[in-house]
Parts: sequence; C-alpha cells; structure tokens
Amino acid sequence: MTDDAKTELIERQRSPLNLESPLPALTDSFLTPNNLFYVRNHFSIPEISAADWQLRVEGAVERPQTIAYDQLRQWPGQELTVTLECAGNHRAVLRPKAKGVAWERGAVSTARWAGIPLHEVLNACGVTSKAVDVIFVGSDAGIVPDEPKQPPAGTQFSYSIPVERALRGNVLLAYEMNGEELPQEHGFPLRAIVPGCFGMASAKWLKSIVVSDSPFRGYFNTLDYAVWHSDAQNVKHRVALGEMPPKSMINSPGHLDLVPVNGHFAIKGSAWGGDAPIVRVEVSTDEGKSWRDAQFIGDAVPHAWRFWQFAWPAPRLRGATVILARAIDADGRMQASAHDPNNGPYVIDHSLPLKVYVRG
Ligand SMILES: Nc1nc2c(c(=O)[nH]1)N[C@H]1C(S)=C(S)[C@@H](COP(=O)(O)O)O[C@H]1N2
Ligand SMILES: [Mo]
Repeated sequence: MTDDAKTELIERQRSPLNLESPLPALTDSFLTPNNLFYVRNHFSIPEISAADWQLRVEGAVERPQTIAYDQLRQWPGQELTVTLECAGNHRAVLRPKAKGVAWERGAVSTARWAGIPLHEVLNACGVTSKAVDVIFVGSDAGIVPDEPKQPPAGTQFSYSIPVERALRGNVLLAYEMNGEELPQEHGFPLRAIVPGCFGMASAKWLKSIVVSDSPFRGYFNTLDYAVWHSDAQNVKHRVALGEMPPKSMINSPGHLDLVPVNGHFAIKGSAWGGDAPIVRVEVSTDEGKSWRDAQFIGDAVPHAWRFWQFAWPAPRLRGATVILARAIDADGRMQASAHDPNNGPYVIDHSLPLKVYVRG
C-alpha cells in the first residue's frame, strides 16, 4: 500500500477484516489493482500453504477427486474479467440504519482472474442426474455475532449455487488475480469466481466442493444473504441472493460538489449487473423528471462494469439540483428507483440522488 491516504483501502471493520475500495480505485482504471480491491471477510483470514493444501470434490458425483495445488496449476487455465460486488455495498445510505458492515460505495471492484473452469472439474468427476446445488466450502470458520441459531461449534463459510449455474461454463476456480498469485486476503490458494452473482457466491480459500442432491440450507444461503420474496398468494418466502440486478453509480461529481454555471460538465460513473449485459445508462439532471442517454467509455466486457460519461450541457441556473443515473440491461430490466424493503440490508441497487450546487 502507498502512503497516499486517497489510494489506500478504507477500514470498515478490523476483526474480521473488512476493507472498502477508495474512490480512485473505482474510477482511475478498469481493473482494480490488487492492493485496492475491496476485502470482505466473515471470519479471520486462514493461512494456507499451497504444499499442504488440496481440493476435495465430492458428493453427487461418480468419481470423487482430490486435487493437489500443483496438479491444479497444470490444468489448462482460462482468464475472465469479472466485477465483484458485495450484496451489502451502499448499505450506509439506508435509513433507518441497517445492521451489518456500513459499506459506502467501495464494496465493488473488478479484476482479471485466471483459473480452471469449474464445469471441467465437475465433468471430470461425473455429476450425477440427482445433483441440485454445488456447495463451495471455505477453510474459514468462526462465530457469527448476533446470531443465536448458529451451531455451537461455529459456522464455516460455505455457499451454494444451483448446479445449472455451476455447469454454465463461466464459473472459475481462480488462482490468479490481475496476473499475480491470488493474494491471501482474496482467497489463496483457490477461490470461486461466479460471474453475475453477488460476491458471497465467489467463495475464497476453497477446501472442498460438494455436489448436493438436495437444496443446500447453509447459514449463508438462508439466514444471511437471503431476502424476502412474495409469491402470487402474497406469502413471503426467504430466498438466497444470487444474480445482481442492474446498477449504476455516479463517481463524479461527488455529493454536495460545486458545478460551474454555463460550463460543460462531465458526469462520470460506472454500471454493472447480472447475466444480461448493461446496454444503456440514463442520466437525469432535474431530479428524475427527464432522462437522457449517457455514453459508454470502451467496449462491453461480459460480467464486468462499464464506465460511462454524460456531457451535461451548461447548467444555466445557479443553485442546488439533484442528479441521478439508472442502468438498463439487455433483458430490459431497469435499475430501481427506491430500495425494496424486502431486501433488508442487501441489494442496495437503487439510483442514489446526488445533490450538487451550480455556481458561477
Ligand atoms: N471463504 C470465504 N469466502 C468468501 C467470503 C468469506 O467471508 N469467506 N466472503 C464473501 C463475500 S460476502 C464477498 S462480497 C466476496 C469478497 O471477495 P474479496 O474479499 O476478494 O473482495 O468474497 C466472498 N467469499
Ligand atoms: Mo459480500
């Protein structure tokens, strides 16, 4: 880390360690440098030596396997650029104040990951037709604060994704991040990267992968990282979070910034979402009354954020105004205008009003 306070991770929690990316890390480069990539932990960071480590793949498979680190590195690898966002990113804006780490805007980052495709490992093991979920089991465990329902021995970090997603072809078991060996805090020696899903699916410090023949009911898929959904009869069900909805954020100007009157001001930001690519970002400079298209900067990269800008033509009136941005994906889904209370302290994906002062 450098001495420059602007380019250091921001500490949100010391134990377990939770660090948020500073604004320059979200704007200066498409790939977030490893030392500025947000860090989200539920327990203390395990120290694992590659020589002693192995990955166990078991459960509803015909040929369970144990793979050593060296074997894994010999497997033909693949690279993918993927944006990770914690489902609690932007939680600090919620009122009343929500429980959990008070993330502002920096629990999102993008890296180029290298690893082996999960579906190849699963296919080598022969997934049976009974398979329902694929559980990533991490090497970290501990006590979950404020949670009376945890097993007395402590809770291990584990998270499952549906077998369809696991076999889709774009889930990676990653050992490299931005061309470097995976840093310890980001999951050394091996982590999952699940494109399009909130960060909790990208389990770090993998110890085993268990193919389950029944729906997995682990703590992080049910009590934590779950939201309420109402069915057709208006009955509420608790469902695990998965795919990210479309979301944009304004990186510049900042809240309460001054904007020159009669100038040409560039509003800049980023946008990302789930499996459907972001195809449009709209900006409003009149508190949401009218919307105009922003321009994308650079080509679309599947499952990575897109940077955009909007040339705000000469704000003529002095005074305060509210600017907003909203992202739209290829399925026509539009970023929400308000936080859905069913999502509780997660999925804070709505357009955030940003107040600026136009001054001469
Ligand atoms: N084993 C393990 N994996 C984990 C976590 C964890 O606490 N333990 N946190 C998850 C969450 S909630 C997020 S948002 C991402 C964050 O990844 P990062 O720390 O590399 O940014 O890791 C996920 N994988
Ligand atoms: Mo997260």
